[in-house]
Amino acid sequence: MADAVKTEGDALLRVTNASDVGASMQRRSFLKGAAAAGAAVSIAGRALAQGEIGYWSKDLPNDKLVDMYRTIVRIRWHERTMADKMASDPNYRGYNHFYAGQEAIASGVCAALNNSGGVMQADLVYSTHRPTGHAIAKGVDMKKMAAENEFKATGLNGGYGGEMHLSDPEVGFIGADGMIGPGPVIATGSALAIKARGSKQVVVNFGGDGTYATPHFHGTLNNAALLKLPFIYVLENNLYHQYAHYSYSCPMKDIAEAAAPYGIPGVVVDGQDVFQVYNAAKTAVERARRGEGPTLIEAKTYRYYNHWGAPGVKPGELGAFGYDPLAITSFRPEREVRAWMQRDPVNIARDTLINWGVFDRARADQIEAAAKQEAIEAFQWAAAQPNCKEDGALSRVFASGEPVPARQFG
Ligand SMILES: Cc1ncc(C[n+]2csc(CCOP(=O)(O)OP(=O)(O)O)c2C)c(N)n1
Repeated sequence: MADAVKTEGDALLRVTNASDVGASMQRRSFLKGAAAAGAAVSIAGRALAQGEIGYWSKDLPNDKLVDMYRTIVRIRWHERTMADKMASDPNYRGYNHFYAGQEAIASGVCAALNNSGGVMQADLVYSTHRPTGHAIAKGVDMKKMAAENEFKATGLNGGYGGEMHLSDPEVGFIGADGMIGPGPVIATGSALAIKARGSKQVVVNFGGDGTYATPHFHGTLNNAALLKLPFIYVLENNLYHQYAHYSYSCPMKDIAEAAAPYGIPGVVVDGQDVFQVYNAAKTAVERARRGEGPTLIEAKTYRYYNHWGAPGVKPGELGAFGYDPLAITSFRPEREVRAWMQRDPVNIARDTLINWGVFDRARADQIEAAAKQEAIEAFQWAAAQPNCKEDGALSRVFASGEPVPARQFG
């Protein structure tokens, strides 16, 4: 059995049906082959056929479109600066998972959200162990975040959290989470509270392909569907969880298919194209605000650096390749990384906006140069900050005061 999937070019890929006997090995080599071929599997065509995608972003005012591009390049230069620092500065104290390659997802999703007003008004984002892109897109201050990542006293969370515990309730960034799986359970708890209060907020949970095989993923979708919660699961499928290809833990090619048993929309979107991501997110946000319940969005993407840290990083060069003497980068072919970099989210956003007549190349370059400068200054400022002290750390763990009983739901 085989399904035909139209690619962005003219080629037609034959996709082995997941239910075929003994198809597993074939499927794995197909998935790797497709990625190595430049990840040209078209997501746009399929999404357009569903009738909703492709409607919103082209109608946005120019400044909103330029803002999306600005967010992408701010994240990109934050990640590049941080990776270069980790690779070359022995005094750098951070321990980071880099988001480069995936910028269009955080940028597109957060552009569809309300990012101000604190926890009672802003839409809420629950993030992952790879949180910096989500944080920047949600509006977290880059300097304070850079300081937090180096455990500085003036950091976003007093230096006691570090990368995997970043949070800024003021902009609705409820935070990073180092655990793979439980995040969406907490996020749906927030969505239930929002529904009980009758507020119009929505909750977005970002998660990787590595979350698919956890019980939390399925329990969350079930409960969110059952209770029609204002909840959006944005699954960033960058093909690998840590060093293992997702076909080792998921029997489907599209993880979005997991939405079907719960009777909710499962949308596959090109995670390299911020405007497609925005369209899918906006559609899901509108649905959630109307009280119609959750959506699962699977954004196909790729990360340019190693799972964490700087193996394979050459300062000044984007991406991690096989330069690492320990060869930690060897879990994926270098040509696969380079093929995905041909569909770079920065280039796609810039070329689309030039094509739409929103700005010209000179303006795009100016915006990118300012983003690079902002990132350099953020890390310089962070490096000069005092380290946090051990005393006082527990004051950040427990809340004070009395719990307020919530109104009964339903
Ligand atoms: C409960 C739990 N088990 C294992 C780990 C170790 N771990 C850290 S990241 C990761 C893989 C995450 O993969 P994915 O969700 O696809 O995100 P990606 O790193 O690709 O962005 C694992 C297994 C963890 N953090 N939490």
